[in-house]
Amino acid sequence: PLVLEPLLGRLAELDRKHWRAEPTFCSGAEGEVAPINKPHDLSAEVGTRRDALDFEVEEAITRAEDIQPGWNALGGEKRALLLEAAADLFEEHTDEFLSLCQREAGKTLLDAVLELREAVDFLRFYANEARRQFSGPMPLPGPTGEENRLTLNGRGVFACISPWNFPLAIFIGTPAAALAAGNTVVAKPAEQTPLIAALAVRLCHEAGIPEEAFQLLPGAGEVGELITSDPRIAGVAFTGSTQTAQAINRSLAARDGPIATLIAETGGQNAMIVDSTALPEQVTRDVVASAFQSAGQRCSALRVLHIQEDVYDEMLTMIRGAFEALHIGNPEHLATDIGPVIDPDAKSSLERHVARRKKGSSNVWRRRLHRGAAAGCFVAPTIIELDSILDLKRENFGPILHVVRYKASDLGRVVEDINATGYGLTLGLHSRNDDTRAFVESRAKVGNFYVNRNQIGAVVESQPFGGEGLSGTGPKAGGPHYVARFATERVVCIDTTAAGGNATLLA
Ligand code: UN1
Repeated sequence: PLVLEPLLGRLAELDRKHWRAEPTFCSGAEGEVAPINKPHDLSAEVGTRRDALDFEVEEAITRAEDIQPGWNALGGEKRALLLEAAADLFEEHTDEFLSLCQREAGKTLLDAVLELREAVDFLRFYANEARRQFSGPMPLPGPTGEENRLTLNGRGVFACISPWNFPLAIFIGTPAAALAAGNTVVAKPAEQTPLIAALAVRLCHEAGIPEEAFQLLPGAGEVGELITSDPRIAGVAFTGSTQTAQAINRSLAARDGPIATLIAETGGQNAMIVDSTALPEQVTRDVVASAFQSAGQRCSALRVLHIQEDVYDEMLTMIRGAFEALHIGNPEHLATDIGPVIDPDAKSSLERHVARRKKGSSNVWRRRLHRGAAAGCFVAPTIIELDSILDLKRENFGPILHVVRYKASDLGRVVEDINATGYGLTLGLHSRNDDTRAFVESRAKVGNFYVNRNQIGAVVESQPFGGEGLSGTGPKAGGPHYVARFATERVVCIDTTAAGGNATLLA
């Protein structure tokens, strides 16, 4: 259990700790070292990142390839035990993880706690999947005199490339699945959040996962490109922007070698529909959480709220009231609801979007920022009125909510417009009308559909997560089909008749 007072004391102490991220097998060579600063206070250094050099990437893949058959041969049960031992160690290191989530990624304490919870859930869930699907052959039917069975094995070396917005949960989630399936892993964390990744990898090694089987390769996009262009990489699990996923897809296609698997979880243009039967207080709470929690930096976050015109003014007034009450500030302070965005680039791209909309004469409401906000990457939470979701050309990854008014008779067109964005990640609906729910559910092309609740915070196993179209390839993370996608299937067919000769063909 988290006891708050002593925890805050320990977090204050950890604020003095300086961290380092470097490649798992770091050569003596001098690589480029970059500082990692707090997003909410760019003058405060949390640690440093030493990027993987080209030859270190090359050697990492060689090591991972050499050990992969042995790791695969361990079998599902032994791999499960190692992943579970890692989960235990993660829980023992709660303070350090919470501290790093706050300092390196600018997360509030609530988001940090949820992040660690999800990381541990992923480790335990995929461990169980290893046990369930990788503990021996699955018998297949066949005629007398023939034995058929199917086994799942690792594909080889998987590259796992993860985003800064879930620097622990997603960073560890995809490698855990890849390892569960019998692959070895080279993992490149986001360039903004390598420190928490380095701690996660170190604890996995302490838990008994061989260093060669799970290696950290810090760096920016070039390191990622180097990894994915190597023909020895059997598959890539990527979470991040749609554009980067498309670039990885092209790079895999251009390689001269085996055809690689790509598992991508990308962006969204997530909408919520609110009709006149919805309960206003509940809508208000869920809209604010979906759009602004984590400073809107979730791929599941609500971007465009469609409100039926009969209740539009009333709903918008209530949402704006709750929005005015949000506490924006230092994520290390307990009272803060909304912290910074990740870095100066994110801030300026969000600011450009708001400026364009203001110029285009949309109605725009913005919160005022706190004193001292200029020291960090704060973006004032913003609400922007739009005519249509199709006015947006790209995902705005931050605390910006767009609102659109619709007529009850236009519900079909609203769903068509949402589908026409090409994204298909989350969709929210607030309605007490079952026919409306059934209609939207049957037409909307989305991965996760949430009714009368918020649309973020998918829970491992209960709400497997992932989208379609521009939002990703599937299968859903934390779901029953995820781990199998990291594996290759082998069918063994044995003639068991004494005489030899194929019973089936001769019959
Ligand atoms: C992401 O933001 O990259 O449901 C995906 C949620 C999270 C989203 C993770 N599982 O809010």
